[in-house]
Amino acid sequence: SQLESDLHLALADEQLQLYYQVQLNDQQQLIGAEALLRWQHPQRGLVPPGQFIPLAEETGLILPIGQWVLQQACRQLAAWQRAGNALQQLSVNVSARQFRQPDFVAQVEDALASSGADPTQLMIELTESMVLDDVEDTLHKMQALRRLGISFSLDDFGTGNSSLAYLTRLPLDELKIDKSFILNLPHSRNDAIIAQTIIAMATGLGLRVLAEGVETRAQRDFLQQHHCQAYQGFLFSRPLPQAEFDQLRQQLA
Ligand code: G
Ligand code: G
Ligand code: MN
Ligand code: NA
Repeated sequence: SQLESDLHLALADEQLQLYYQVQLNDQQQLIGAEALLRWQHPQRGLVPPGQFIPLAEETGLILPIGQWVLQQACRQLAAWQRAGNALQQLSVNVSARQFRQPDFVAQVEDALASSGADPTQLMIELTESMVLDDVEDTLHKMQALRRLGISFSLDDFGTGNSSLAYLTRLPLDELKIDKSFILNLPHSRNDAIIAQTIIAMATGLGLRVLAEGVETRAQRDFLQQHHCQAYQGFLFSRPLPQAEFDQLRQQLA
């Protein structure tokens, strides 16, 4: 397809960009950010990842793209650090196909070594379906990466085919409540129960719990009343290009 050949070009032509969305604690202090991929197409404009990541997965282009994302995220972490403006933590999404590569751990080590980024500032987001697909391989890779100082977040929690048993087997640091459970808070009684239960379970298991897709004050207040620890969403900021993200950080500081 046209989009596919354009995507080949995008990598070579530096049309891919990382945007950054702030993550805050319950005191409204900055605790980190999520890196989100954007494609600035010369004719089509900004193409959202929902439109090209599935295609990249099918064609295998997700492998070089995913590697670029890791490298770019690490370069940015190192740049902030050098500027005396270190970010506490940057979360990076990886696709299943990328994570299953036999050399995935080496790819991450490479991105860290070539940039000089501090591994403790890097967090990798995995999804339930990814980790469950091959728990032994997942465990092996997570343990190796954790020895380097990297942390892990379980993204889109509650939407997958969960087996709660694996939650205690994997070296996770954070659970992200999927935005579909946040959308109708506090009015939806069912979603309220689900959100409360996820918060209580995560806290009991010693995991940080982050609510994503927080768009309203009422959602934030409900989550805060139930002791959610971390927040991300349009209420605070959209994902921003780096320069705008840096400006927002100055305002928050
Ligand atoms: O930013 P946005 O909400 O449009 O992202 C849509 C989807 O694309 C989300 O599921 C998100 O996890 C995914 N996504 C965003 N950036 C990346 C990335 O760098 N790598 C991968 N594999 N997925 C990403
Ligand atoms: O799958 P993942 O959780 O990585 O995707 C995050 C997606 O959620 C990104 O595409 C990001 O742009 C989007 N997002 C971030 N904050 C909000 C929000 O407050 N509301 C909605 N609807 N989407 C959001
Ligand atoms: Mn994510
Ligand atoms: Na998510």
